[in-house]
Order: sequence, then structure tokens, then C-alpha cells
Amino acid sequence: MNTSFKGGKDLMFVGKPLDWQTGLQRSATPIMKQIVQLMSFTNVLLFPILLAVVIAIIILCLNNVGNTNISQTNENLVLELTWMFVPIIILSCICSPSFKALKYQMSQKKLPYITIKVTAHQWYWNYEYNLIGNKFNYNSNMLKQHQRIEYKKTNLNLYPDLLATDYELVVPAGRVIRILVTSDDVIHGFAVPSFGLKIDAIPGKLNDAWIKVITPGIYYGQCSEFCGRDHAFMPIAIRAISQERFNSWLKLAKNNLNNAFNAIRHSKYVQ
Ligand SMILES: [Cu+2]
Repeated sequence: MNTSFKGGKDLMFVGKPLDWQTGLQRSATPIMKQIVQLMSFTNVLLFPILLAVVIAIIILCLNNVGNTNISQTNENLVLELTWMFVPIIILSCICSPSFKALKYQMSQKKLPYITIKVTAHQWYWNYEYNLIGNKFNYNSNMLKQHQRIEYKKTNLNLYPDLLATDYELVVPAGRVIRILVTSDDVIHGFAVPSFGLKIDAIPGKLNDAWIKVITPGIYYGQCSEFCGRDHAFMPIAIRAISQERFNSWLKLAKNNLNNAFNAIRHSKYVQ
């Protein structure tokens, strides 16, 4: 679940895991919404099955306490047809929404607002923006304790330990963003739970995905393929901001990244 926090003047959504959380993080993209719906639907079918199996086991156990006369039934047409067709019907019910969600996830969006290339390295991410006249890239490393003051990220709710980065991936909210993912060394995984996004970063191969962040805020993820010593220390932070703030960030970012991030960090706008 996301939580909103008042960080200075900004009211901001933070997509991060909570202590002792067992469920999914709140969805922030249409893809994740579909995944959550699919899970709820599957659970509706799964719980009755679980219940039926447990009840059947209990009944069989109770009926056979002290019974030395084991049943010798070799065939039962009705029973066999039942346990053949009931699973087929159940699987068909799951199959349709499952393929629908998968197709939606894999669909190519013809006119993404922006394409961002994400390159994984041991153990940080590089984000490359390529808009007409705006081509630049920067690295995103995990924020270390001693950098909190320098980067003005002392609010632990907004910038949690092990998840916050020095520079986030910045995207405009409400727009379709195409993401190309690759790696420079070993296989990494680009995963952001609240986006329903998990895609392998493979050397020599470009994988592609799309996101559309509904609510502005900061969303956190982590590398999800074991990639060596500092695998646990290459978090992903994505900052979704309004279109107009994104435009001003973009203008500044290609010349001076620090100024660009300072501008959105100290914004008077409510996100
Ligand atoms: Cu990695």
C-alpha cells in the first residue's frame, strides 16, 4: 500500500513496501490495476478449491479411522469425468483474464510520449533520455547515509533507506512512457512493484515495456535478478511529476542535473 506523506510543501505519494506488509503495493499504473483484478479473481476461485480439498481430506480421515477394509474401487466413470472437466472449466476461467492482462502488458503503444533507455550496471542504473534536442543520460546510485544532507533527502518517509537514490528516473504522470531495458554487464532485473513492472535487463538485448503512472509521486523498486556483490544495493526510484514540471526539469537536466533535481525537489507545487 502506498502512503501519502507531507514532505515540506509537497504532498507526495510514496510507492514503497510497508513494515510487515503481506499484500501487494497499491497499484499506480493501469497494468498493475489489471494484475490486481486478476489476482482477486483467481483468489475467488482458489479459496473454494482449497476449502473443498481440506474438507475432503478431513472426511476421508474421519471415515477411515480404525477401518482396515481399504476401498478397492478401480473405476468410476462419473468421478473420473468430474475431475477431468471441473479443472478444465476452472482453468479456462482463469485463462481468459490472464491472457487479457498479458496482452495488455505486452501491447506496443504506438505513440509513447517519451522513450527512456534503462541500462543496468553492476551496481547502478543509467537512464538515457532521447527527445529531439534533448539527449542526455545520467547514473542513479543508491543514496548513502552521508549524502542525505548534500542531496536534501533527509525525510526518511520520502527517501527510505536502501531504496532512495541520488537521482531518480523522472517521468511525466499520466503519459505513456516506453522503457527500453538492457544491461552492460550481467543480467539484472528492472522491477517496480506498484507499476506491475518486472523486466530482465540482458546484455546485448533490448527488452521493452511501457508504463503510465496515474498518480504523481515517488515509486520504489529494486534489481530483481541476482547480479553479484551489491545486488541488494541498486534500488530503482521513479519520480512521476506533472507535465509542466517535467518540461522544466527536462530543460535544466540536459545542462545541469543538480539544478534540475533541485528545482523539482523544492517546488512549491503540490504534487
Ligand atoms: Cu542488478
